[in-house]
Amino acid sequence: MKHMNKILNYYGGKFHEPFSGKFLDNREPATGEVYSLISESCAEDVAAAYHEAYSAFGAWSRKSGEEREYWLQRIASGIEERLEEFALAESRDNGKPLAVARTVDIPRAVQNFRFFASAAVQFASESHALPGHAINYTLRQPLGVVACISPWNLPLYLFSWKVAPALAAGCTVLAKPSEVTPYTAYLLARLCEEIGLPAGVLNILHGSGASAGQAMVEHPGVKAVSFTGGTVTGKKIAAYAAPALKKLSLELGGKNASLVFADADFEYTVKESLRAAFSNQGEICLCGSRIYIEKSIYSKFRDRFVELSREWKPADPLHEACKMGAIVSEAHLEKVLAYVKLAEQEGGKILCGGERVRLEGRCAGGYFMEPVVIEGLSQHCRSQQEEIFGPVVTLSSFDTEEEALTLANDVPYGLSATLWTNDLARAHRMAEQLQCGIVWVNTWLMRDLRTPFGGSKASGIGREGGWEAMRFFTDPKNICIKY
Ligand code: TXE
Repeated sequence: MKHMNKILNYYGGKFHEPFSGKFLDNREPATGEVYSLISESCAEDVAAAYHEAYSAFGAWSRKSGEEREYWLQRIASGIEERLEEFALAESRDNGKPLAVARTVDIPRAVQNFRFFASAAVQFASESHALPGHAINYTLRQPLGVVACISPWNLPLYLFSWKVAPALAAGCTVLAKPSEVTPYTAYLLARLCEEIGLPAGVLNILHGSGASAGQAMVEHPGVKAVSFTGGTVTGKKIAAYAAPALKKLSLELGGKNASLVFADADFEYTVKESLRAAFSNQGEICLCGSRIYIEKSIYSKFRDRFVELSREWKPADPLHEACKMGAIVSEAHLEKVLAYVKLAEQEGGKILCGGERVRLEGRCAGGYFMEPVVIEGLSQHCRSQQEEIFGPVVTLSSFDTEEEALTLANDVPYGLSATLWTNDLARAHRMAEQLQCGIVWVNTWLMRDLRTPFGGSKASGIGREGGWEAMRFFTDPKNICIKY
């Protein structure tokens, strides 16, 4: 244990041991083995990192857009040059297939830095003229030191989705990746040190949510918190941050509906619905975990869906052909499997999967399960209403468009929905009435970084992406000049 790689805190341009002297185990989900140690940070580490971030703020916020663009592009290029190292680390830390980390997670993290690098030079503010009388112009000024807290499912991808706009807007950052998947944020810190990013601009702390995360949220100097994670945690953060009048962006869970109409392209829709349900082991807040199918094609769709779900066999994430990797932790695997049992008790019929799978060799101790397809659940049971966040999907049928809409909206969450139909008027009609922040039509997870990203109801507050993120990390100041 003594010689194991230590994931240290990075602040003020240097690496530091945690004040507590304590470390958490970092396990590889595919093997169940501890392979590195994570600094368990507390309020003292946060205070030291804050001091560095605060000292760096003046110079960073006064840099031109071009200078900030330069640094963000350098970070992007650095990740790109080490793509394989980052992808391997992400797969090992999270359990996701290496091929997914290599083609999705890490390239998207690079794109995030590149996109917000150009946002740094293109961001502009408004003016409002009162012809003949006055002109108003608005300055958008960086908030100061901000906190970015991210989850374990898309580790570097979601970490960079927050850190990049914060830096582009001129803020300095205290960032914490999930203690379940800290490794790529640590590699990013090493990269920042190597390229000589000005000290204190980006500070990366590690440790548990209750200790490191909470201390970041509670630090009186932190002006805003950008958080992605579970709804329960989001509410806790809001309870601390709101009375302190901190700005908040909360991207929380989802229980997203896929609505399949009989006029959709059948084979394409089955395959894409499988991808929407089981990608990243179903551990994406946007996964389509409730599929509602028009009654006339229900049986045909169900049978084909179950048949093709067998292609999503769990395997060693490092194998090139692996589509279904390991579940992120043993605790999470148990949580997901407990939901499957619950669904059975609630009257659901398990059409496939539902047990822990033991692989052989290197992965004998890993956290694996087969994809689970359930039918026959009533709309209001817990397994249809609560986020499971694993490779578990429920199938139900509907008769009419109105019924489909009611079922889709009838959950506490409001993150995304997907419509599968070739009827254009219906797509527009329904998209307008779905209670969520994102609607896809005949596609899933298609990405345009300029669009607002986030949810309504229990799925969060605020939006990320494009100008929304740049606005979040800045404060508008209006100046009114009379002629
Ligand atoms: O996430 P947490 P958990 C959902 C999913 C999952 C559930 C719980 O349903 O089963 O949330 O997952 C930090 N103050 N999502 O418990 O705790 C924590 O250290 C400040 C959906 O793993 O929300 C980590 O960095 N920070 C989701 C981050 O919050 C705190 C992705 C997220 O962890 C904190 C992940 C505190 N008091 C899980 N407590 C999505 N929206 O995509 C924890 N943290």
